[in-house]
Amino acid sequence: MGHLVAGREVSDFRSDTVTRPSPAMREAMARAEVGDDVFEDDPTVQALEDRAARLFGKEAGLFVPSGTMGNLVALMVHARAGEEVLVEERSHTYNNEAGGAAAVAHVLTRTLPSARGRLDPDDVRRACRPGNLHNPRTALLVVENTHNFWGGAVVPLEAARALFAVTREVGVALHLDGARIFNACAATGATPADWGATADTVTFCLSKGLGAPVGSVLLGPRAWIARARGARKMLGGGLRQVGVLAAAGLVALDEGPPALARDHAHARALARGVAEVPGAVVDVDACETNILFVRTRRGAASYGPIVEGLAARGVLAVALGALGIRFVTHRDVDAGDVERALAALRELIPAHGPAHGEVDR
Ligand code: TLP
Repeated sequence: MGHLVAGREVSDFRSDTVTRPSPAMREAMARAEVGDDVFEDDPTVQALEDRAARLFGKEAGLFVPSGTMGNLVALMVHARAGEEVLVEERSHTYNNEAGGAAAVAHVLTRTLPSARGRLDPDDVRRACRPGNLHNPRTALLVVENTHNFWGGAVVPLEAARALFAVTREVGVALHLDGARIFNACAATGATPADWGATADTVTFCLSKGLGAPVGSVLLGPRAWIARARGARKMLGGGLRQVGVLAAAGLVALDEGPPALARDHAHARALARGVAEVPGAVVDVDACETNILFVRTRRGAASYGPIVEGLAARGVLAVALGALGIRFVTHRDVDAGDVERALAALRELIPAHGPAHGEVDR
């Protein structure tokens, strides 16, 4: 149960990025055959890129140090300066990538609302514009799946296909921010290739639920990936003996996917338990994967103190404004950690809220 943070044993629900490399990963890292990946002769990173590309039915892959860099490279290669990129309003690309779309890719982002991460194809069709003397051309749509700030919601395969049909029809590219696409696989039974067929290009993360210490893979057509390699270099993401990291990524592709159903069951158990705490607000049915937002009748002002109280009881989670307190399950939390979190929340959630108070959504 738990792991050590700053020398203290804690139940760490802050993110699925916090997982520690497994013994098999450390072993593979120690033994990794390496080269210099900027010279394109690191056999282990090539093995990872090839395997990931085959898995998703894409021509080529590119190892990138983070999901953020994968998405930024995708913006840079799909869109020219001044062109428009459509993003979902709660998307990670729009909200949590430090403004790189504007500051580095020089694109104009336009947000669209959605039903729990599921964009309406008609909204997308209406938003896409060919560009003229006055209007920017719409170059790209980014779809996030699973959707982080919609509580790990899965964008169903049919919905993803419908969006891709629209973007192809209007000549706009579609990039899938599949940071947690393996969670979508575990939740639906769809394969990586099924999701790969709903986008021109894909980023997926090795360092989230799959458990690797570092890394994401960007996938797409071979000529597009060659351009992405140049953009990655420009961002300082051309790494050298990176086979040491790719080796852990290969193990993550073996060990990670089968373990995700367990993470989802833990999130569900947490959701069910919290639903019984007086004053708590959770949507149990909306908990489809490994992310749960806990809100309270008291609202956002209570979240900071609850998070502090949790930390004092050895439970780490993150308050994300009106969205609530985010709990993310992963391979380094087990049923005992879920119990510990529940016990702490029972103590900390104020039982009463405003009689007819607003519940933050
Ligand atoms: N998400 C992190 C934080 O930045 C919020 C987390 O703890 O969930 N796409 C999605 C959908 C993500 O959730 C994240 C990371 C990224 C991209 C970026 O990945 P990294 O952290 O590798 O740059």
